[in-house]
Amino acid sequence: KVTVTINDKEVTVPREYTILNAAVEAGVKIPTLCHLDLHDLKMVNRTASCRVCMVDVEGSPRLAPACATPVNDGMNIRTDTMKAITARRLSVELLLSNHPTDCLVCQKNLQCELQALAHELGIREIHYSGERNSFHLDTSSQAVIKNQDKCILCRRCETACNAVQTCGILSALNRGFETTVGPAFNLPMVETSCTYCGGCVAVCPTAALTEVNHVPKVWEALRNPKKYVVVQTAPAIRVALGELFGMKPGTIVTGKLAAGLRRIGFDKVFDTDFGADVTILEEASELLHRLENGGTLPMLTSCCPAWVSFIEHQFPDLVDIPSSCKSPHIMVGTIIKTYYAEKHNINPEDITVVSIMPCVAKKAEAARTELSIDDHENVDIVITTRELAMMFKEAGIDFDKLPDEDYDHPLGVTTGASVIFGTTGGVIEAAVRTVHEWKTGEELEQIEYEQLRGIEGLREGKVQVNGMELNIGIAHGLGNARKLLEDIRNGQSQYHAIEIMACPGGCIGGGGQPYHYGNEEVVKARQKAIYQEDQRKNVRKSHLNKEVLKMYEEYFDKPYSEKAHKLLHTTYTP
Ligand code: HC1
Ligand code: SF4
Repeated sequence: KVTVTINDKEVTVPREYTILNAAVEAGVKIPTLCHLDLHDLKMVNRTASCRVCMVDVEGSPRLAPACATPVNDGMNIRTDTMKAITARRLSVELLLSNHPTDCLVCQKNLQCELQALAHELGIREIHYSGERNSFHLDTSSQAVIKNQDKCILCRRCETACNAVQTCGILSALNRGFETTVGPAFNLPMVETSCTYCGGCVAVCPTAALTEVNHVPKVWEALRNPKKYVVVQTAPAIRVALGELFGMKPGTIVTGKLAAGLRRIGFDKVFDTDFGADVTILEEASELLHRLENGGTLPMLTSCCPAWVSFIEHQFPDLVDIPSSCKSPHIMVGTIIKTYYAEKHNINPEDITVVSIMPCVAKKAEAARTELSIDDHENVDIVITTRELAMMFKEAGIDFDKLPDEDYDHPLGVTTGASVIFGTTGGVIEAAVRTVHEWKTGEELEQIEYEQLRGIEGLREGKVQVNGMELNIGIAHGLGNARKLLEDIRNGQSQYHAIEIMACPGGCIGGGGQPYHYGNEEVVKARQKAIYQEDQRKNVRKSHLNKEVLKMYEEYFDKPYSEKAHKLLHTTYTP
């Protein structure tokens, strides 16, 4: 341990701390732009490129970047000298001098870290006016917009894309004033092997990387009297949306969410969780089928579209191992346009299905033609948690004052097993609850599988099912997934089933969720809330969802039937 003094406050901290870490302990805020430290999720950006965190260290003639300077015993640090403040302002003013000033109409207005910092430093004038960069706006993809004019070269997106996701799409291009970040040869995103995981979007401090805004399309559908507009919400929305209305991370807003969606005009408010329960019935059947018939093992979960895109691009030789199940929200789209439409005598052509997702990749997934039925898309529009909050605000919804309402029948009837899909480990835990009861015919007493829970990027757990030991692997973050896939490729994998989610934390940490700007406590609070929501449910196993069972009886016959195969399963393209 070492003892340092920051602005007259003495703190004793571990030797490996930086000045920035020590300042947090001392209760002193040092602003940063490029820094990112999600320690448990292994997402750390220490480029020291923005020079915003400069501090005065006694005895040193030069200022030091707090994020990259280790503490020494006896160090006396000041963050508030004229020299440090002037340097900080200078760094921000230089960034602003090469930054568009369209804040009023920017997608990140009031959510931009550069804007917030300029405000905190009281910058009211931009000096150093001169030439500005002007790059091509990349709107080539269905999911991510890249506006390099707004890039401040913090390199956080590179860390997310390369160090965490190992996708290798984004890196520095050009030199000097022309320096920017983008794919090799600055190719349009659509021509790269981007998975649209949104990891870069989640950490970009400005609007250099944002999701494609599909809010206008939703309003258009809602205002079209000919359209029957149905909405579904992903499991992870209910534990994060409240943050955008000033609530604490981890506040559960399921009832208000349903009420708000009804207020803005959706004809039916359904739940992706219903699709998650269906997924479990299909996926558990598929796993048992593979186990009992010598099929390909391990079986990998297939709900995360960025992960699916990753395996298609990076491990084309392994595309026969993910489960063939469509993802839950695509299943719900299919069910609405087949079973539900037939039952209620609605022409599927007149239905618009909108998915509210914590995810950017779901936008690209919904556009995949192999998932459509009879040439029309299952899910017509996908918007993120952030986009939904914008809609509520635009509609003047006072979210906090909304009453708690229920989802609509039948596709709003769900179980605790489906809610936990929203966190890493949840899909496989939900599957095990069902596999266990199906195989033993006995009621599972301890349904919470602690060995499958946690926040570590790579985990494993063993579960006993009817005398058989199942080895389960869990990865979140595509870099962790890569390790498991390499083992499979080398014939070294010991697992029967593996759950993979692209985003750190799973969907709760998705690229479309409220920005957490490096605070991993936010992700942990959302995870805790997901497990609380499971505990609040009366029914906590997918195979006991009465409306799901009724649907099978009326329409699909049984899980893994021929009709289920035709409508609820898919194939992958190497
Ligand atoms: Fe997910 Fe899923 S859990 S993929 O993370 O399987 O996005 O929340 O909706 O489809 O159910 C996301 C979340 C989500 C699907 C489900
Ligand atoms: Fe990389 Fe994911 Fe961003 Fe694509 S969306 S550039 S894969 S971090």
